[in-house]
Amino acid sequence: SPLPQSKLGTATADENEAEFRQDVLTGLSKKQKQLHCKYFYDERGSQLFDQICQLDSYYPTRTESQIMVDNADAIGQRIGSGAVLVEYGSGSSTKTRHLLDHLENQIAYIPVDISEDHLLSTAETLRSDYPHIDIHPIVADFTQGFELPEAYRSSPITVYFPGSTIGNLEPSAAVQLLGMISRQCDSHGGLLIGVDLDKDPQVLLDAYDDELGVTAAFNLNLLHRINRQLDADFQVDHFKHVAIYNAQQSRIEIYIESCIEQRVAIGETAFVFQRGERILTEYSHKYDVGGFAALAAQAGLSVDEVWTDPATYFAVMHFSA
Ligand code: AVJ
Repeated sequence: SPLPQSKLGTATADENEAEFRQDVLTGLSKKQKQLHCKYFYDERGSQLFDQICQLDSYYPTRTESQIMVDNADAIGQRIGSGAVLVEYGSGSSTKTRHLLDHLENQIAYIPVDISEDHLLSTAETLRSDYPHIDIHPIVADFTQGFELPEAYRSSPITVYFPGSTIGNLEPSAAVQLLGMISRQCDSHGGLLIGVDLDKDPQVLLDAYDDELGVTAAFNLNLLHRINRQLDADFQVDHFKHVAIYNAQQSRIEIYIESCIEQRVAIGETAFVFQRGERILTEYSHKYDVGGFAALAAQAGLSVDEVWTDPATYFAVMHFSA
């Protein structure tokens, strides 16, 4: 008998919603209330994230893009010809275009993202812009692992993991994910990863708490999403976005703070928020090049080449398994 959909790697909408509900209820029941940052990216959240990437204060996107443009030939040579490119957290695949434009005999591009509609519409656009490349989107939470299509299992795999998304994970979880990547690209392929570097805390705070309030809207959209999808009654106006820099851990921490004491229902379950109580929604760890190379070494990856911008705000690093 055929396997249920979920066993084939495609969870149904109902299963996704049940998991979302369970994660939200579990996260808000903790002493330090928390919500997983992967839930930022519904259709509206993906749009807001694209707006963040265009903010003057959000330096990572344009800095990483410039590094890709300035070093396109060297990066292309590292990846080599005939490569299959697997992108973790591909979003709108904007930076990937710099690679697709520079790779020789590229056979396939496999964007992996949790935001299904956004992923599939991006894939359609890429198909018409790059008709010679096989575009094979996979809807998945890449931290949970996923299978590559049969056809590419013997090709050299380059995992592309831009945007410093790795920074969302605490270092121990980052090592685990890098280990999975190392097994996926094995000895013929490699990892090309974008890593945000530690810097003046004020530059970081400006990037994660912008004047226009786009990051605040992005963060608070999570409450709107919970209201919409999980029959909740968050009064979003009574919550605010907070970003702090934790110097001990070299990371930005993002919270949603309750402005008053209030009670919120999520379906049948009620939660009380004290005035000033915070929900942790995201970590964004910052590294230095040597520290990140040491972390990756714990996962069996060795650094081949590192490209940075003149201000050393950001690094693009190539590793081999
Ligand atoms: C997508 C995880 C790389 O940490 O900079 C941007 C997300 N959050 N502004 C980051 C984010 C708030 C972003 N990453």
